[in-house]
Amino acid sequence: MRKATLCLLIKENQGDREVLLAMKKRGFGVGKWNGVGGKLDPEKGDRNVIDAIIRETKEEIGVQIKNLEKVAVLNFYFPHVPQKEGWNQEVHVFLVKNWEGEPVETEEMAPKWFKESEIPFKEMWADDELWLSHVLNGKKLKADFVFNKEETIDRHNIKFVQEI
Ligand code: 6U4
Repeated sequence: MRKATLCLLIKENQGDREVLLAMKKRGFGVGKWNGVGGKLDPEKGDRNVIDAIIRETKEEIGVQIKNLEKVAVLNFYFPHVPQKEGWNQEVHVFLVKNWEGEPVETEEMAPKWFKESEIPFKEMWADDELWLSHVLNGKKLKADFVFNKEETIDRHNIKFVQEI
């Protein structure tokens, strides 16, 4: 499975938590709000998922990550898509509370802050509603999601873990 990354910037405002999502403007997941991230790319110098998330966050929203916390590994399966198209992926998810620079729009993504209570789940990948609130509330997890061609979920499994 190809490895990919997802980064959620978190801002705490007097007890009110906000999360940065970005509208994907092209490629996989176009038209959906999502965290920032992308494929691990050795040709761009990525040795591991940490390199990849730091590079993607800089490329996609112009932000330099200062500190990150790994919170989830999500396996996504698309049995109706030929394996060689590379849709199946193992996504490593990070929360980031410390960064440099203001998020800016780029060719790939348009970022926006959302209050935790106003996350636009209907305009996101169907799995997000099943795991995102848990990780925002401090849980760590491993999960599998099997999608069908309508991009809804046929089966899933979530396992909470102490360390990831
Ligand atoms: P290109 O367009 O080749 O530069 P790249 O940015 O490297 O692509 P891309 O966009 O294919 O990679 O990466 C997919 C992104 O979508 C990763 O951040 C992981 C994320 N992602 C994939 N499936 C997801 C899903 N079901 N739910 C979710 N994020 C998903 O929340």
